[in-house]
Amino acid sequence: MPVYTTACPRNCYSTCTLRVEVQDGRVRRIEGHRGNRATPEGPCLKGLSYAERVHSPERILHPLRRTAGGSFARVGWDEALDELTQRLQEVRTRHGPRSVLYYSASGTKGLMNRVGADFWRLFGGYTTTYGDLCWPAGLEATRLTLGANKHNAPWDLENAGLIVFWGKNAAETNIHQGVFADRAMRRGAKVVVVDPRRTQTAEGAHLLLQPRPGSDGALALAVARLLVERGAVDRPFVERHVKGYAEYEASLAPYTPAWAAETCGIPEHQVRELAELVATSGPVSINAGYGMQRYANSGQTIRAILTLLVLTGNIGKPGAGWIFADLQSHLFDDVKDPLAFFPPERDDGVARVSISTARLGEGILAQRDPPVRFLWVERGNPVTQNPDTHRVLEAIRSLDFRVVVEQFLTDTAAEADLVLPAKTLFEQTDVIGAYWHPYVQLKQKILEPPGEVRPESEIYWALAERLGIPLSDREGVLPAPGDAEVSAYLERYLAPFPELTLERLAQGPVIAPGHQEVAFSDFVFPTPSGKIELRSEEAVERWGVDPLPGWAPPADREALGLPVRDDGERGAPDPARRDVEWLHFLTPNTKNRIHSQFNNLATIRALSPGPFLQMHPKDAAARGIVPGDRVRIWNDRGELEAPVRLDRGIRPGCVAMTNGWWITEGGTVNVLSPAAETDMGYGAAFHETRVRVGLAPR
Ligand SMILES: Nc1nc2c(c(=O)[nH]1)N[C@H]1C(S)=C(S)[C@@H](COP(=O)(O)OP(=O)(O)OC[C@H]3O[C@@H](n4cnc5c(=O)[nH]c(N)nc54)[C@H](O)[C@@H]3O)O[C@H]1N2
Ligand SMILES: Nc1nc2c(c(=O)[nH]1)N[C@H]1C(S)=C(S)[C@@H](COP(=O)(O)OP(=O)(O)OC[C@H]3O[C@@H](n4cnc5c(=O)[nH]c(N)nc54)[C@H](O)[C@@H]3O)O[C@H]1N2
Ligand SMILES: [Mo]
Repeated sequence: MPVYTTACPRNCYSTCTLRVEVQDGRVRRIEGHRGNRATPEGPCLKGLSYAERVHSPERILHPLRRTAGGSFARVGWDEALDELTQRLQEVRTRHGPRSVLYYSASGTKGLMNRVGADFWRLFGGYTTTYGDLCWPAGLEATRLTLGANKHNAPWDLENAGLIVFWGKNAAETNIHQGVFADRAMRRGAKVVVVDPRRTQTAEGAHLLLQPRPGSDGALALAVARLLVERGAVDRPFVERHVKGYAEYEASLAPYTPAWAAETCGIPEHQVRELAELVATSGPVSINAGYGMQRYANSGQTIRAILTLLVLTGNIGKPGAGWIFADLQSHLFDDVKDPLAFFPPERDDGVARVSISTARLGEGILAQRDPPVRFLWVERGNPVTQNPDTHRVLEAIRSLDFRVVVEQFLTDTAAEADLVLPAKTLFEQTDVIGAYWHPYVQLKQKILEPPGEVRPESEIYWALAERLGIPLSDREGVLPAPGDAEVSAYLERYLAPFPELTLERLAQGPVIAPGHQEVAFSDFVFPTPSGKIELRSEEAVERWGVDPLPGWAPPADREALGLPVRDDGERGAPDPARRDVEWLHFLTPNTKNRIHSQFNNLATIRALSPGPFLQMHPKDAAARGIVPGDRVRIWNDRGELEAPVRLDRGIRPGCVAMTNGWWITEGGTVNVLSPAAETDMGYGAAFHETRVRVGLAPR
C-alpha cells in the first residue's frame, strides 16, 4: 500500500508531519513522521479524523446554486462559471471592480493561498479586509519590543528551569508542547499557569494564578517591580541590549504587589511567588497564548509580560525566551511585514484594503465609492468566527451576490447564492510553514479531488479564461490546471532557497534556511534602535499607546458599545463591583476542533455533542441555577441557550464557552462578542464580552 508524506495545514501550532496510507483512493491510516522533531508522536484526534473528513458524505462535491425557494440545487460547473462570469462583469461595469469583497481567512495554510488575491488583481481590482482574528496584537507587541517574531526551537523547552504558560492552554491547543514541558519537569523545571480557568495545562503545575480577564498587564508590572526590588535585574544585559530601561524602572513605582492583587483579584502572595520563581528558577521560558491578547489593552499587556524576560536577561539563551510565534519558516507570506497589519486603509489603485476583519459586518455596510455588492469567501467561516454575528449576517444579506468556496455547508456557505466545492488538504500539493516549529513542509497531494471538486487555483483559471483575461497576463501569475503546473508554480517560489527543492521536501520536513535554534542568540534586535525596546516611539506613532508598557483596564464599556449598568457605572468598570451582575464571557479553543472545523464529524461529535456553558457554582447559585439546567446567555447584541456545566475551576465572575460551534450546532458564541479591535495590530477583542446569564425559559 502506498504511504505518502504530507502535512497538516490547519491554523494550529503543531503543523504535524503526516504519513498517510492510501488504498483504492481512500485514506486507510494516518501516522506521525519521525523527521519532525516537534511532532514525532503523530497527529491528534483531528488529524486522525481526516480519514473521515475527506470522505465524508456531507462534503460538497459539486457547485450548488440557491433556488428561488431558498434551498440549494446542484448545478454543473459550466452553468456556475457562466453565471459567475456574467455577474462579475455586471458588477464591475456598474460599480467598479472594487465592489467585490474578497474575504479569506485561516481555514488552511499554504503558498497557493496567494492565488486568490492575484486573480482579483487580474480582474481589475478588489476590496479586502485588514487585520486578523487571531494573533496580531501579540505579533505587533513582540515586534515593537524585540524587532522580530521568532523563538527557540520547540525542543529547547527541555532546557527551561521555569516554564510559564501565560494565557496559553497548551494541553489543548499545542498538545505536542507538553512532551517537552514534561521532559523539563523531569529535570526539575517548575511550571506556572496564568489563566482565569483551571485548564488541563494547569494539571501538575506548581503555581496557578487566576487573574481577572484582561488584568495580566497589571500582574506583570508588579512582578517587574518586585524583580527590581530584589535585585534580579540582569544589569549587564540591560545595559548592553535594552533601550529605555531607566525610564521603565522609574515608571514601576505605582505598581505595588498590593495594587496588582487588587486589580487582578488574586492573593498578593501569588504575585510575590511568581516574582520569586522568575528570579530564582531560570532559564525562564514564557509561553504566551493568543487567547490573552483578545482584549482592547492586549498589545500593552503583551509588552508588559515580555518585559519580565528582558529585565532578567532571559532572551537569546537556551531554555529561556519568549514563545509567542516563530515565523522563521514563513518564507512566502507577508505576515512578518508590519504593513500586513497597518496602516489600516491601504490602496494601491488595484487592491483596496479597507474593511477591518474585527468589524466585518459594519465595515461592509459602511463601505462607499464603491459600496460592496459582491462577496467571495474562501477558507473562512465569518458567520461563526468573526465578532458580532448579527451584524455580519445583516451585511452579508445586504449584498447582491455571495459566493462561498467550502468543503461543507457551514453557516457561511448557507448564506451563499453559489457554493463552490473546496478541496481538502490531500487534494492539491502546497508548501506550508508553521508558527511554533521551524519546518517548511510539502503538503503533498495524495488523492484526486472527489466528485467535481476543483482546487481554488483551477476555479480561478477557468474564471480568468471566461472573463477574457489574456493568457499572457495569466501566465506566471496563476498556475494553469494540472499537478505539473502546480509544481512549477511552487518551484518558482522555492528557487531562491537551494535547500528547498520539491524532491527534498517530499521526503519530509526541512528546517527553514537561516534558522536560529536559539532565537536572538546573536543579540541582533531589528528594532529602530537596534536594541530591545522597552520604550518604543513606534508604539506611540502607530498605535497611540504609551511609549512604555503600562496597564489600563481592558475596556471602556461605552467605547465598546457594552451596556452601561443601571447603577450608573460608566466608563471603565470598577474592578471591585463589575463582576457582580455582568459576567466575563470567555470563548477559548478546544482540543478536538480547530475553530469551526471538525465538529461536524461523527468521530468528534461523539466526544463533544454540543456547546455548554462553564460556570462557577457561586455564580450559578446567585442565579438559582443548578447542575443540568439550561441557561440563557445574553447581552444587547444577542443571546444563546446552552446547558450549564458547573465547575470550580473557572474564576467566579467568568463564564466560558468554546468558540467554533455552528449556529446549526447550537449557536455561535460570536452573537455576543463586540466588533471591537485590539489596541495594536487590528486584532479582534473577542474577550471584551460581558453577558448576563439566567435560566432559559421553558
Ligand atoms: N469568540 C471567538 N471567536 C473567535 C476566536 C475566539 O477565540 N473567540 N478565535 C479566532 C481565531 S484565533 C481564529 S484563527 C478564527 C478562525 O476562523 P476562520 O479563519 O474562519 O477558520 P476556521 O473556522 O478554522 O475555518 C474556516 C473554514 O475554512 C474551510 N476550509 C478549510 N480548508 C479549506 C480549503 O482548502 N479551501 C477552502 N475554500 N476552504 C477551506 C473550512 O471548511 C472552514 O469552514 O476564529 C476566530 N474567532
Ligand atoms: N485543538 C486546537 N488547537 C488549536 C486551535 C484550536 O481551535 N483547537 N486553534 C489554533 C489557533 S488559530 C490559535 S489562535 C491558538 C490559540 O491557542 P491558545 O492561546 O491556547 O488559545 P485560547 O484557547 O484562545 O486561549 C488560551 C487561554 O487563555 C485564557 N484567557 C482568556 N483571557 C485571558 C486573560 O485575560 N488572561 C489570561 N492569563 N488568560 C486568558 C483562556 O481561558 C484560555 O484557557 O491555538 C491553535 N491551536
Ligand atoms: Mo487563531
